[in-house]
Amino acid sequence: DKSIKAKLAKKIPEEREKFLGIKCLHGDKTIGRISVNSVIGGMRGLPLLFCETSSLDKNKGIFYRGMLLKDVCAKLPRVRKGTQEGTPEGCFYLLTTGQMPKKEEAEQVTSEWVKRGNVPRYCLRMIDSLDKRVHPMAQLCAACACLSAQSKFVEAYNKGAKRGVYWESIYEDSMNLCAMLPTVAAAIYNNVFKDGEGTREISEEQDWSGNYCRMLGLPDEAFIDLIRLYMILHADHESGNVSAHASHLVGSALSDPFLSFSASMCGLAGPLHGLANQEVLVWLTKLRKAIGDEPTDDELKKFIDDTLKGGQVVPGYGHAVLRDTDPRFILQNEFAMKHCKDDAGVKLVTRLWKIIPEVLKKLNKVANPYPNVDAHSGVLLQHYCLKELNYYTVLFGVSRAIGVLAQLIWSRALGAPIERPKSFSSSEICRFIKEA
Ligand code: NMX
Ligand code: MLT
Repeated sequence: DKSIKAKLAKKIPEEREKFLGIKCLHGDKTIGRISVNSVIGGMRGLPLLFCETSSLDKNKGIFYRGMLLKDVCAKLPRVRKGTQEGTPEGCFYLLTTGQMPKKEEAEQVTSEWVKRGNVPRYCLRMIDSLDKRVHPMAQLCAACACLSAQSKFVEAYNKGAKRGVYWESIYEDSMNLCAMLPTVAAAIYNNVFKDGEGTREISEEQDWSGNYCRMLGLPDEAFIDLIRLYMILHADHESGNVSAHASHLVGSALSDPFLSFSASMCGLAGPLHGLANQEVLVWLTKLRKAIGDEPTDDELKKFIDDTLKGGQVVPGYGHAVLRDTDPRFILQNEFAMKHCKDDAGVKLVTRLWKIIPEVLKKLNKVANPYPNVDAHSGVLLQHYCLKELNYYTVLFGVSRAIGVLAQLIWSRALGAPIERPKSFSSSEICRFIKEA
């Protein structure tokens, strides 16, 4: 049996033992220091959370299961003839099992997601009933919450399932949700932007990304390859970012994966998080309107200065953890250089990569003046004719499901308890300081 479930059934008992060992032998050791700044400063940098699937090194970049993201992209098996990128399905295999899949293992996830992909009618009817003015991200949150009625975990829990087997139904829900997301996300797109046209049928001939692109009405092979890459790059990013942490927090109350993922998407919808990819395109569009496609360096610097003087952040730049150019930006830029280096938007984004950091460094407060993942994705999507900016974060969300659901399976497998940190009022903090 090459399925992820069979692999997990073998691996989970060993990992549980390791986890228990750490808890029993080292549970009272300290690995960080809580300062007043940690309490009032968004817990920035505090070593507080557990995450098996991925990790960040502020200088070296992003690792999926200990492997540099660029190596992950290079090594994931290509499962369709002629495709240049690996599949997000293979990436899900890697994140959940900790092993790079063989071609047939990645293919098995693809066929399972094809089989599990039918979205129940009541959910599609709910999406169809929404007004076009409801932002696509709000629609995604609503649709995923509504799918909670499908939850195998809720069914098992209500039948009195023991804690030790929670992961099995969490796994089933996670696989089903991943499988259904392209149809849900494409239905939202077609309703908001295409008057409800477009297919909702999943084809057995296509992989997950191929089906998604076909349902979006954009079946071009080069675009499908971009989406494969996009889905891999945006999937996982430790457990402390807003979307991953939201899903972990909600899941820790034993809310099912559909509700946990819906909460995750509520967080991704914020402009300081996933919505930044939409904001970048809005900003670039204003820039091109104001100073044209080929502005001088001085014109660009002035436009950036004006943004800052207006009290706004430069979208797509900066990061809470990374301290250099985001590897996901670099990998997208490499794709762009291979496929569309003469695109005006791509050229502009590549030029800004040199100019914006110089301006941000002068502010003397921005911890990371370099581009993050969101600085690049929009111009690539524009190039391949996915033009509707306020849909961009939905793509990010479909991808993020892969990482946060892999994390959720492991949280339940290892019996992570309900999350409940202690909070303090400002007068209590002042009392601590006096007494220290
Ligand atoms: N433009 C202008 N100012 C910035 C920027 C930026 N791109 N990034 C950080 N700063 C400011 C920040 O507002 C803060 O100012 P103040 O002290 O006046 O409040 C100061 O620099 C220090 O902030 P940092 O410690 O560098 O950043 P922090 O960890 O608080 O926030 C981000 C990280 C990503 C929220 C922040 O860099 C930002 O707002 N970037 C623009 C929005 C964006 O691209 N978000 C997407 C992140 C990736 N994602 O997909 O989620
Ligand atoms: C992410 O991919 O989640 C973003 O880069 C934000 C973060 O890590 O805080």
